[in-house]
Amino acid sequence: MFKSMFDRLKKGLEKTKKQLSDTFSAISFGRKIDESLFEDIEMVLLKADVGIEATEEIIEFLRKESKKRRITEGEDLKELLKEKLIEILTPCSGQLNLAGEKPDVILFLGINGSGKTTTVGKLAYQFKEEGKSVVLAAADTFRAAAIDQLQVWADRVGVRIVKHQEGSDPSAVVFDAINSAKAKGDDIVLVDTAGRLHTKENLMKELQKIKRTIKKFSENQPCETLLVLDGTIGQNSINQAKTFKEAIDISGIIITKLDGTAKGGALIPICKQLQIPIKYIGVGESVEDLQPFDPKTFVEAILD
Ligand SMILES: Nc1nc2c(ncn2[C@@H]2O[C@H](COP(=O)(O)OP(=O)(O)O)[C@@H](O)[C@H]2O)c(=O)[nH]1
Ligand SMILES: [Mg+2]
Repeated sequence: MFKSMFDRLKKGLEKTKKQLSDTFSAISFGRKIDESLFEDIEMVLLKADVGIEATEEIIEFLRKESKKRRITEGEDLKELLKEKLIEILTPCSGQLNLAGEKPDVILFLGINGSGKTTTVGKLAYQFKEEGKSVVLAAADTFRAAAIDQLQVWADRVGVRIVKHQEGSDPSAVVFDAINSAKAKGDDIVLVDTAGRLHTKENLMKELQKIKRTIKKFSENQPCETLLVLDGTIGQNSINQAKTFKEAIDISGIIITKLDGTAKGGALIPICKQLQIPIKYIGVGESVEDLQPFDPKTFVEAILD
């Protein structure tokens, strides 16, 4: 089981691995360590979207440690690089927190197209596999298609959905979903939200209202407020995340679509700058392609 999960992760992160690991091997093969090699490595890291600040920190580490440990072969820097990436990413990971209430409520935020609805579907599947009963709240009422899309997931996974009409108050949907879950003793409510309204201010106000609605049921809820970011835009997601972070407390990040990009290195600046734990990564379209973020396996996959 573990092996197949890791294989999926590796396959999903193939593009980043090509950019990072394969190029690294190619440029360092048969070379002695010198300044020109560090310059080449710098380029490799920047191209994988590791970002200027983190790249400088990494190069500095490689320079110092290779001297200290008397490493002279370029190829041997890869192990040092792995070590450093794991060190940087470890404080940025975190497990999903459940409060153990009936229901626990997880709120999903993020701009349109970031992967919220798909992620809600995948997580619903995983919870169900664990034997938990799940209710989906269709709180993206901005577009009818968004409600339909969540319905498709509910049918596919075999979980209940609470939905209202297009254009209705999202907080009312959430209120009904939690009430329904309470009445039936369900374990988890996953709240899908809109990523776009007429203005950004409207969207943030609406999300705050949804959060207040959830809080009325329990101070411990939502037990997670997860921001979903599109991995294919790399570091550009940082500013987007800051906008949400200013309006709402975010407890975790999910980075999707890493299978579609060579910019997987962006997890490093995302984690360093936002200081919010990354809880899951999406590496494909199927339900198993949402994996808990584990720095060590992630680094093993991109620097094989
Ligand atoms: N390849 C890939 N596609 C994904 C992943 N996550 C989401 N998507 C796709 O991204 C598109 C937008 O996702 P959606 O869940 O509708 O985003 P939302 O607008 O935030 O709800 C859909 O076509 C999804 O199938 C992923 O991890 N990998
Ligand atoms: Mg959606």
